[in-house]
Amino acid sequence: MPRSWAKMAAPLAPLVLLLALGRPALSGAQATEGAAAAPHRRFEYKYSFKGPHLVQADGTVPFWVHTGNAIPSADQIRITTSLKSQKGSVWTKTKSIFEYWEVEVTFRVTGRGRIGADGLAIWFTEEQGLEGPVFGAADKWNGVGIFFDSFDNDGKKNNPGVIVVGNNGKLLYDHQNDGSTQALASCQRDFRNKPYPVRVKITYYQKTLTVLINNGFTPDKEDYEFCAKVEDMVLPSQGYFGISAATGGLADDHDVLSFLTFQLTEPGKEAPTPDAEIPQKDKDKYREEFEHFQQELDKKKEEFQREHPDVQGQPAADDAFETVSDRELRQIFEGQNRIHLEIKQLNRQLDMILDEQRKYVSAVTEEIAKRGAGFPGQQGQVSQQEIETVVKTQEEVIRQVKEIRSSVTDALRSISGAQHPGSAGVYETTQHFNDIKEHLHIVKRDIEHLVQRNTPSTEKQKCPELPPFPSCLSTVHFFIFVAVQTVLFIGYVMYRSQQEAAAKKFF
Ligand SMILES: [Ca+2]
Ligand SMILES: [Ca+2]
Repeated sequence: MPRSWAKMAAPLAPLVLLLALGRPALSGAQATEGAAAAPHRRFEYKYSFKGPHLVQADGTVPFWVHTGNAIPSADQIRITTSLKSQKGSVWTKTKSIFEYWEVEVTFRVTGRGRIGADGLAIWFTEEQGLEGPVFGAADKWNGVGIFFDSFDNDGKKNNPGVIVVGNNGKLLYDHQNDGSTQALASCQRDFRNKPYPVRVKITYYQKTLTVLINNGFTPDKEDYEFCAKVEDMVLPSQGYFGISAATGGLADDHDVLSFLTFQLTEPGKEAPTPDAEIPQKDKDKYREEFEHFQQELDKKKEEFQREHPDVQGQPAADDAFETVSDRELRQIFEGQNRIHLEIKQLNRQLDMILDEQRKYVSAVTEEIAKRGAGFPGQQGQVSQQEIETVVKTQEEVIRQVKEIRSSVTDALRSISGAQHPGSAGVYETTQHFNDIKEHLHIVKRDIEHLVQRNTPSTEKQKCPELPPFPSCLSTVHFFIFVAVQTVLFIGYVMYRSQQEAAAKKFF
């Protein structure tokens, strides 16, 4: 991965995405395993939030503080609504003291426009950045920010994108260039208007920061792809976790569904006990809150069972029926999954063809080498075998190319099949299919590239040296064939002109 955001060539990103499609996604464990043995991972509830009971009775989020336009509700925190010039953020109330950590954040960025703004940021900083100009949080932070930047301020067509920016508390964020001059790592991902929530896993372990992304195309929660990595990164030993967002002239809804924090401990080291860190007052408050909630829940359960004795044990009405838009979305995803599989198959077949080509090239090379050494007695026999091999290989290649063509046709049929749903999801559909079109275009380009790459290598095998083959198609045979073709063609032309003349006579 290139370290500089500016160096990311715009057309490269879909290719990376495409390659990632064809390969199994990288899991968090795999990504960190390279460094050393897997760390001990412990969930830290004090630095986490998650639905369905995210907010307390008084409108606050347990262990977290929210600022600006952020609105917590039962199952998510809307950091900004899709109105102009909104800012909001959520921060942990206390500093974490973990040496290493991992956060899993689930969010949605949705907007009606093809372009949105400004974006969302995930933070680990020495102080809370409660308010400021950097995606709704303070500038000159000490720590790291992972920015999901929707709007392309510098016009380099590399947004939406993900960028990692470290700061020692002195640097001013270069907003006009989308932070490209300050990026430690980055990747280009479109995280807006995705069918499923986008998931990001940020791991800081043994001084390496890794960002993995599940970009919301599948319901598979573990389908993470590698995005960025920063090695030898020194972060404050204690800090706050936060998430912030902002809108500008253009505006998206920025919704965070969950923020889960895990403490990572190197094998053999002991993690500090969590209970010692909670003040008694807070403990009492949360216990009270929990008991109150539990009582409410029990009461409501009893009420519901009294009122609906017949629905006990049956699925809720919401689960049994799906809305029109849900159905459309489901159809689109099924179509997309099929395309995904087709592309995977295409990839496999391309690999097979390459393999065949390689075999063919090496066989020809071997043959030429043998001839160079000179065994005139065996020439006829060997070349016969050789030609048979070549013909077989060619037939195989043709068969596989046909298979590819049919799988591409299938993929196209899936696309047109999925395009049927009504008008409500048309915008998203069009956007997804534009993406797919782009990816198919890249597949085409790759194939052309492969062909170009293969052509000179076979030419290098010096086909002109082959004429000494006595049983190869001879010049005489070739000319006879051409002559027969020509005679047939002239005969046909004469026949047609006679027919036409006869027709004219008839009129
Ligand atoms: Ca930007
Ligand atoms: Ca940009």
